[in-house]
Amino acid sequence: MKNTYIAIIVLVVLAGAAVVFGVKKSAEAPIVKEPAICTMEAKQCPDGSYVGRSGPKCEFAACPEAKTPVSAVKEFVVSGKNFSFSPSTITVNKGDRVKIIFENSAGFHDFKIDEYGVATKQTNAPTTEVLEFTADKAGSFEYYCSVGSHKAMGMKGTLIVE
Ligand SMILES: [Cu+2]
Repeated sequence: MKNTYIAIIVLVVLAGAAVVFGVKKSAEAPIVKEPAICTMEAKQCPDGSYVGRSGPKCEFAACPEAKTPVSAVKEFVVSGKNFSFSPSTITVNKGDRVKIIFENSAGFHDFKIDEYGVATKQTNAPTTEVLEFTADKAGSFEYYCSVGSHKAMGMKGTLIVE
């Protein structure tokens, strides 16, 4: 008998919760109603400035474009041969524009970084291939030669984006 009471109480509580949440949910449904006058709210932009609302939809004005420091292109000459890259570590800062000048001095190779989706052509030495990309992801990324088993034989290195 006691169990029956408990079961009933649980059911009542659950039903109550369902009603409360159901009502809440419908109350949250978006009501598109455009105020005649925009409220004097302001929004802070990432750069610290404020923008207000305006226009028929009372939308916030666009934030001023973030001033990204104009960073010079960081150039690295990477030489490749059977079976290594030199240097085997390249360090840049996040956001840097990176230019890799891949000088293949011996053999048939390429230079590839999967995470950045960049790769040179596979070429027979002597050749020079240039890659350029923005290091917009921080972390350690492997660069390697994708020809045959060259990577396993040592044709790999690490791009560190700090
Ligand atoms: Cu190779």
